[in-house]
Amino acid sequence: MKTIYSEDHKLRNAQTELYGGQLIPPFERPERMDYVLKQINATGLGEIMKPEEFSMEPILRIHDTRFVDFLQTCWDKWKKSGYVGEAIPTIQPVRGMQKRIPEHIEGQLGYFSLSAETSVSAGTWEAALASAKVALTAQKQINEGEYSAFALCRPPGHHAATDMLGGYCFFNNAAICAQAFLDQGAQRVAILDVDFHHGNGTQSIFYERQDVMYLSLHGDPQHAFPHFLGYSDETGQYSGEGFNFNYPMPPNTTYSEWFKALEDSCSKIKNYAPDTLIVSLGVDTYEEDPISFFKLKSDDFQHYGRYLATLGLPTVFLMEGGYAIEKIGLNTVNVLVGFEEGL
Ligand code: SP5
Ligand code: ZN
Repeated sequence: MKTIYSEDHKLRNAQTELYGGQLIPPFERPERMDYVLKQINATGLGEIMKPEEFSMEPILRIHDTRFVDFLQTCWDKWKKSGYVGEAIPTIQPVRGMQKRIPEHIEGQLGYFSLSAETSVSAGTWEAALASAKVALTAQKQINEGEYSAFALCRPPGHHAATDMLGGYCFFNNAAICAQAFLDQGAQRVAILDVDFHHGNGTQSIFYERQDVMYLSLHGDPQHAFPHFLGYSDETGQYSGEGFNFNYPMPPNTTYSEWFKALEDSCSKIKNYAPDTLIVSLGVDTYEEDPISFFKLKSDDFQHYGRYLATLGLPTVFLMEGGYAIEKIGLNTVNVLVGFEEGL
């Protein structure tokens, strides 16, 4: 399996994450990629290639122009306003307030953010753009005949909505990839999200559509980020009714329980009979992940990778979360190796 990777992810090197009332070094840090690359090379998974160039068009199929413009200019505006730290929102348009976009950067940052742990920093725009191009290159590989591809995206994407960043995400790489398949002739695409967190962004983008089925296995939002989406009664709306499936699971969920949810989600994917599968591959389900509460072990990742191959679908794997950084290479590549064994 080919991997698509851009060094430009390093341009996203925020120094702060708001966590438990403190500013700490972010969990989502550049070194994560070193461990994944190392394991790809150690296992001989396949060629590592650079992303191709793309216009903004496929990104603007998913994201609001005003959001994209904001992301491009946010850091400059923030610096010009005289702040010395990284850009962290302090007010957001919550219940009973207006939905207009203010002129001041402080107001804009709140408007276009869904959470405050994700600082906007120098280089964030460039890295997010490169990450989306990694996803688009993987999509192109499949369209040109590859059976599977691994988009080693960083920053991740599944929390990003049409016009909101957050949860370490800026562009929704999986959604951009799915839309590119549809725009190039696919009828149906399934997105299976195995990251520990619910992919609120991906769900909301496709919630009223039946051409993309979204299925997510994640920590129960009663207890886990993003807290305000990801419940099992969210099944889609209008034409999208019946095309969204959430599998929230409680603290300390073990692999055998998690795998039952995976089997159920895969039976739904089979019935849907998509042209392509996109896997939002986060490995923060690992037992040692510092911000998550599932109990998967490294071998479990290989087991479920093998199982995913039985769907018999062309598959794009896209990197999402995973913060036990010394093990994210092993856990991620185990999924990919398992998948290739299962073919
Ligand atoms: C892509 C991805 O995995 N994003 C995750 C973003 C999570 N950000 C908020 C983390 C809050 C963690 N609170 C957990 C407390 C554990 N003691
Ligand atoms: Zn996650």
